[in-house]
Amino acid sequence: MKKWLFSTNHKDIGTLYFMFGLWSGLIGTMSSMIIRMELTQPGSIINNDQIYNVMVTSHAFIMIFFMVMPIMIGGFGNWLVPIMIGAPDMAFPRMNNMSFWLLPPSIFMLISSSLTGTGSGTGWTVYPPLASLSAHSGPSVDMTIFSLHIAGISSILGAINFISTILNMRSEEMTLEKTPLFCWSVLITAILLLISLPVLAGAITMLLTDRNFNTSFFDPTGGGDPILYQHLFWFFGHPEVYILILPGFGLISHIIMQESGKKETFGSIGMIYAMIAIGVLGFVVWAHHMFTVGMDIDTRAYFTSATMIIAVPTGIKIFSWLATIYGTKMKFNPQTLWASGFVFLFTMGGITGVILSNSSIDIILHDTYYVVAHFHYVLSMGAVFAIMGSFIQWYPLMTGLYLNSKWLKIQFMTMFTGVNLTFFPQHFLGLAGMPRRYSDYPDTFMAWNMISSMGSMISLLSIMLMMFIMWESMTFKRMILFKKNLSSSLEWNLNNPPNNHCFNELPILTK
Ligand code: HAS
Ligand code: CU
Repeated sequence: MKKWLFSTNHKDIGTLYFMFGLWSGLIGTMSSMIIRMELTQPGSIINNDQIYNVMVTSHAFIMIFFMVMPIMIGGFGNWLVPIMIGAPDMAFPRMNNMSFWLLPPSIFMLISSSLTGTGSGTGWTVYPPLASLSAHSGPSVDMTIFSLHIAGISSILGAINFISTILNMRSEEMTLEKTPLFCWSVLITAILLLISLPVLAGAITMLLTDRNFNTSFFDPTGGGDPILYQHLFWFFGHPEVYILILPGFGLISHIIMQESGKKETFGSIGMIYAMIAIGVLGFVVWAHHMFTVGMDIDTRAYFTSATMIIAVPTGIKIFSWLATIYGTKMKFNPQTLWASGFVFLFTMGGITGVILSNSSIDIILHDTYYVVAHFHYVLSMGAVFAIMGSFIQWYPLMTGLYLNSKWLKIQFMTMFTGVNLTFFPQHFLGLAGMPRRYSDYPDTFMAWNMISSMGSMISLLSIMLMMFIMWESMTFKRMILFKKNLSSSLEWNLNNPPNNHCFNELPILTK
C-alpha cells in the first residue's frame, strides 16, 4: 500500500500509469463495442440516442486522456526518460506521484457523469449549445468539465516535470543533439501540453460559468458567440492530436533503430527538427476543424495551406525510418511487425488527413465517417501500434521476463486484420455521406457497417490474446536465462554500459 500510494520512484509510477492505462483501455474498449453493436445493423438496439451519444463521448475521452496519454507519457515517459538521459529519477518525484494520483479521481468523475442524470452526450468536443443548459440541463456536463480540469492539472504537472528533467538532468556529455529521440519527443509533447491545456481549461471554465453562473460567453442571446468556443477548443484540440502521436514517433524510432542494428536513427538531427516543426505548426492550423462555420475564403486558404505543410516534416520522419531500415537484414520479430505496421498505416491516415485539409472537400466530408476513418488510422493504428510494439520491446527491461514470440505474431496478425476491417470500410461510408455521432442509418449503409462491426470483434479477441500472453509470461515467470533469448532492447543496454547507477537497478542485469 505504502509502496504504491506514496511512491516517488519513476519506475513504480510508470508501472502505475501502465496498469491504469490498461484498465481504462478496457473501459474505453467496452464503450466502443457498445457503439459497434448499435451500428451493426440498421434499427436500434439500445433504444436511446442519448445513451448512444454518451458512449461515443466517453469512448473518446477515455481513450485519449486515460489510455493513450497515461501509457505513452506517464508509462513509457517515466520508465525510459530518466534511464535514457542518465538521471537518478524525475526532477520532482513527489509531484510525479501527484500527477498520477490525480487521474483516478478524474476518471471517476467522468464515469460518474455517465451514471448521473442524462450523461454527457456532447462528443469529446463539448460544443455549446449542445453542451449548454438548453440541451444538457443536468449535472453530467459539469462533472465532465471537472473531470477534464483534474486530468488537465495532472498533465500540466507532468509536463513541467518532464521539461525540467530533460533540460536539467542529462548526464554531462549528453548534449541536446545527442539526447535520444524518445526524450526529445516527450520534451516537445510536454511543451505542447503546457501551452495548449490552459486554453482548454479556460474554454471549459467559461462553459461552466455559462451553465451555472449566468454568463454568456458562448450564448448569442447575451452577446456571446458559440464559434469562440470552437476556436478555443481546437487551439487545444489540434495540438492534442500531436500530443497523442509524438511520443509514439519517438518510441517507433527506437524500435526501428534497435531492431535494424543501427546506433542511431537515419538523420536523427533531421528527426529532431521535424518533431519541432510538427509541434510549432500544430499551433497554427486549428481552424481546419471548423471549415463549415462560414469562414471567408482567404482564411480557408490559409488554414488549408498551413495544414498541408505539416505533411513535409511528417514525410521526413517516414522516409528517415525507411532509410534506417534500408540495407539492413530485416528481422521479423513481433516489435518490427508493429513498427512496420505503424509506418504503413499511419501514412495512410496522414494522407486522408491531407485530403481533409482541402477546405472545399472538407465541407462535404466534415462530420462524416471519412473523418472517423482518418483519425482511427492515425490513432488506433498509429498511437496504439506504437504502444503495442514498444510494450513488447521494453517488457523484458521492465519485468525481467519475456513474452511468447510466436503467440505475439499471431496476436499482431489478428489485430492488423481487425483494425483494418473495422476502419477501412468507414472511408466508403464517409464518402457515401454517412454522418458520425448518429445511432442509426439507412439500409444502404448496412454492408460496410456489418463488416466494420465484425472487424471490431476480431480486435477485441486480439486484445484478449495480448492479455493472455502477458498473464502467461508473468504466471510462469518466463525468465531470460540465455543470451539467445535477450531481446534487442536488452542487448542494447548491455552494449551501452551504464554511466550511472540507474542501470544497475535494471532487473535483467541481476538475473
Ligand atoms: Fe487529423 C481531424 C488533417 C494528422 C487526429 N484528426 C482529426 C480528428 C482527429 C485527428 C482525432 O484538415 C477528428 C477530431 C474531431 O473529433 O472532429 N490530420 C490532418 C493532417 C494531418 C493530420 C493534414 N490527425 C493527424 C494525427 C492525428 C489526427 C497525427 C492523431 C494522432 N485531421 C485533419 C483535418 C481534420 C482532422 C482537416 C478535420 C476533418 C473534419 O472535417 O472534421 C497531418 O499531420 C498528416 C501528415 C502525415 C502524412 C503522411 C506521411 C507523409 C508522407 C509525405 C508525403 C505525403 C504527401 C501528401 C506529400 C501526410 C509520406 C500527398 C497527398 C496525397 C493526397 C497523396
Ligand atoms: Cu487538426
